[in-house]
Amino acid sequence: MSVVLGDKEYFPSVGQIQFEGRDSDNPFAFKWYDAERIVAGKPMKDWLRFAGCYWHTFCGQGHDPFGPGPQRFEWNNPKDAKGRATAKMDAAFEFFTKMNLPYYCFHDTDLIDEEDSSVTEFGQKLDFITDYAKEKQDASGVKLLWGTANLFSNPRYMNGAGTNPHFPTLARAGAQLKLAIDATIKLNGENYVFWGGREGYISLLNTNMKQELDNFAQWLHMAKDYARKNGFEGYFFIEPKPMEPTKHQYDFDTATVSGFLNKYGLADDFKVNIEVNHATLASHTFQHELQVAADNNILGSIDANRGDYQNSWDTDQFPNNINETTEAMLVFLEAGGLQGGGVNFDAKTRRESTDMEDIFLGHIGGMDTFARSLIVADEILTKSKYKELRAQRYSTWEEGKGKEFTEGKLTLEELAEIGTAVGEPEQISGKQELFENIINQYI
Ligand code: XLS
Ligand code: NI
Ligand code: NI
Repeated sequence: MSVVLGDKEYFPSVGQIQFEGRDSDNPFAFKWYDAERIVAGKPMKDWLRFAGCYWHTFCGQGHDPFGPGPQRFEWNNPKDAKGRATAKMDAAFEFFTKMNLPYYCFHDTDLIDEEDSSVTEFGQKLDFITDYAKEKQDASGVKLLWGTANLFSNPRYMNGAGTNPHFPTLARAGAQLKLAIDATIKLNGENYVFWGGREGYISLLNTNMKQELDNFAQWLHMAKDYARKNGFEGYFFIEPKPMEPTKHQYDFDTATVSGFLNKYGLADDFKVNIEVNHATLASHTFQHELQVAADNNILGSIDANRGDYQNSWDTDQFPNNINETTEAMLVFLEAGGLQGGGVNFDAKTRRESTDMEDIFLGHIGGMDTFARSLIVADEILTKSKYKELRAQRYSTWEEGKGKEFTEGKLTLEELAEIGTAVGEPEQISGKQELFENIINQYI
């Protein structure tokens, strides 16, 4: 990939980031991410399919509930929306190509400021900026991993979009949804994401949950039918999150989403996009969410980041926890990777990280964390006794009556007879510490 610049260079102090290996002291080099290195039969870059995200990296300036963000971006200087949008896109593609990121992701409103545009005006703005994005994609080879609609920031969506209790508001959201799907298709987006946004409730007292969920399913069916009719062949991803901004988000976790997709006949077209920090907010591990998705054949994509052990909100920090990511990569590799998706950095530098180069450091760390964890997980799976030890715990299902049980060939009477004859079963250790030691040994 070669670096693609616009009229000006936004990050002149940083060149293209290369792999230099773990002995390098260069903070602007990969220590572990060696794109072409073969792991478990294919290049790392094809397993991980890294994506840069537009919202945290080029839009968010570090604002929090206590004040505006201190991060200053030159691409915000132009006075008009189109000027700002093209400047931002120049900066974004300079960054993607310097980082060797093969993909990117956006919300419609990240690409160009919505201001108080009508649907028609916003559609025209999107036409303008997606024309420019097409040029940038062609010049760089960077591809769109997924697009989505921001149906949660504008105050009109305060009561939700696809779950809004008021039909005209849902229809207004539908108009924006259609534009975002059009933009994704136009840019050859490989997938389309639905993150719940404000799809949930703040109080159950004023909420008809059944009506809202039935409507939501209807809305997803419409979106899918429209996209398919217009040639979209990728997957739709639902991104689970248990809370924030609503008290209860309907896409609580992967198990909830899986049940919802099955109930409403959406499971063939929809997979999940699992975000690390959303998993931990739901009191699950990242690994757990991936496993639930893999077991239900809906492991679509990953939003990479990490939370903070000392608080309980969505801090979206860059991933750096090798142990957590290695456990996740075990599931990832055993599942054969992702269906359609990639690893998108839904992560932001800290509010106080105000140097322009800091976003490079965040992504280098995140990419190295995933790369290293992928290598370690592959070694655990191929060189250690990990799989064998786990299989041993389940060996009694492999033959005899245990096997008959799994095949549905035993009645409860027969089971009880066996159970009576067995007497007090042998005590067998779960050996958790041994499993944990194996992980650390290979890190
Ligand atoms: C917010 C979500 C959001 C989605 C895209 O918590 O993670 O960023 O990834 O709408
Ligand atoms: Ni996300
Ligand atoms: Ni998040």
